[in-house]
Order: sequence, then C-alpha cells, then structure tokens
Amino acid sequence: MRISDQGASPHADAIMKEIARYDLFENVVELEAYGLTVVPPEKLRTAEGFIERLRDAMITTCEKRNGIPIGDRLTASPPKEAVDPNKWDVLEEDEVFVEAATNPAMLALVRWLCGESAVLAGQTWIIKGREGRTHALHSDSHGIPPGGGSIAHMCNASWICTDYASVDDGPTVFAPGTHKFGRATLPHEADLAMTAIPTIPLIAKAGSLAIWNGATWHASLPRNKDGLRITLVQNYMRSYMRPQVLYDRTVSPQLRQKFPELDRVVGRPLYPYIDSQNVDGSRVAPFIATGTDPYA
Ligand SMILES: O=C(O)CCC(=O)C(=O)O
Ligand SMILES: [Fe+2]
Repeated sequence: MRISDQGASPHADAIMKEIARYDLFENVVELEAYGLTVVPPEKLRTAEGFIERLRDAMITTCEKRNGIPIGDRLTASPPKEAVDPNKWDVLEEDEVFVEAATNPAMLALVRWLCGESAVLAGQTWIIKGREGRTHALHSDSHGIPPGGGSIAHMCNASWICTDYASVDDGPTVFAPGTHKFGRATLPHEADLAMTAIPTIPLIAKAGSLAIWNGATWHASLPRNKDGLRITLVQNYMRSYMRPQVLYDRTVSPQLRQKFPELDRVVGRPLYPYIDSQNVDGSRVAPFIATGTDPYA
C-alpha cells in the first residue's frame, strides 16, 4: 500500500509525489538525519546551460550594482568590500534567478521542510575569492528561540555554481545533526577552530543544489586558490516568518503570469499579519491549515 495514494493527508501526499517524481527519498532522509543534503545536477533536470547563465548573471549583476569589473572568474580575487555590497534581492535582475527560485525538484525539498505554503524570502549571491568572507558556525533560523527544533522554520537552498572540490575552494561546512538542537550557536560553539562539534565540508560539483534546514549549524572556510567560488543563496520560509523582502508585494503581474510557480511561491498578502487591507482570501485557508498540518 502506498500511503500517499490514500488521500488522508493531502498536503503531505502532494509533496511525497514530487519527492518520488524526482527520486529524492535519500535526500529527504539526509535532511531528517543530518539537516542537510546535496542534490546532484542530474536530479535537478535544469535546462542546458542553466548553471553557467546563473553564474554569469551574478557576476554581471554584481559588476553593474557595485560599479566594478570582476574580470575572469578563474583568476579574479576581488576583496569582499568590492563584491559584498548590494548582493541581496536579485530576482528581477534576470529571469535565470526566477528559474533558480522555481526549480521543481528543489521546491519538492523546500516544501518537505517548510510546507506547501513556503514562501521565497530572500535571494543573494556569494562571490568569493582569496580575500572573501568567512563565517563562524551559525544557524540561519534567526528569530526562533531555543525549543523550536521539531520543524524547519526556514531553509536555505543554495545553487553551487562553481566546483567545490576540496576545502581549498572555501566551501560551506556543516555540523550534521545540529538542526535537532533547535537553537543557534553559543559563543563557545561558534569558532570552527575551537568547537567540539564535528563538521564536514560541502563537496559538490557545479550545478548541484545544497539545501539545509535553516537550523543546521554551518560556517564557511577561507578560499585558498585563485578564482572565485560563486553561489546563489535562497531562503525559503514558513509563512509566519518575517521574510527579507515582501515579494508578495513587489513581484510584477507580468512575471507572475509568465512563471506560475513563482506566483505560487511568492504568494499574495496574507491575512491578517502582513496586510489586513489587501488580503488574498485564497491564502487564508492554507495559512490556517498550517496550525494542524506541518506540510500545509
Ligand atoms: O557558504 C557560505 O559561505 C556560508 C553562507 C551562509 O552562511 C548562508 O548562506 O547562510
Ligand atoms: Fe548561514
């Protein structure tokens, strides 16, 4: 018997079918056990040239917004002060960012973690050379106090646009299983060199997607080689969270019409917490449904 065929749990069933369609069961188990998973390019079924277009769009947008030439990504090494400003909210810079935000296999895992009503909450680049930024161990689930560990409140779905072949690439590192702690790092836990928590570097080829429960502790290493590590970071949140951008208000009707899945994932103003004057009635019931169903 296949439980998702029985119709008793419509939200979980719909997600389960997508998980099956894209052969993501191992990824789901990794998300549960470790709080992170890496989906290889073959499972993501992206269009030919997608990851190159995404990579180039980040470079072009950064050059344009920050008024700098980045040059050859295989040799460039700009300081973080040059590439880190203005890195958020790239969705409407290029349609490749919409493709990245609406990849169906990725959304199956986003919805597994944050429910069918998950919303796109922020999108930003990482462009990192030898002088690039590093991070201490942290959780991305900001705003969730200790005790909130039994469900994912947000998740991070990051497109890997250059190979992460070894620690010298300056990759993200993860502390598997820490999503179960349900809290952020304390000061004595955050320093990678000092912490007693075991960590693993993210090793993945360009075109992969790394996705983690926002509560999973992670950090990043310095880059010890020429050229750039390039990543598109995407945050998805449950609808009660306070997203970084109110895409429900900003995304144009034209873009919504062209990309129906974007229309769904950015949503519309939500009664009563976001905009009580301009409510989308069709979103009220799904929002209330999350009170009894974590997959809603
Ligand atoms: O991969 C990295 O450099 C870490 C970035 C990070 O902390 C994040 O995307 O939340
Ligand atoms: Fe983070």
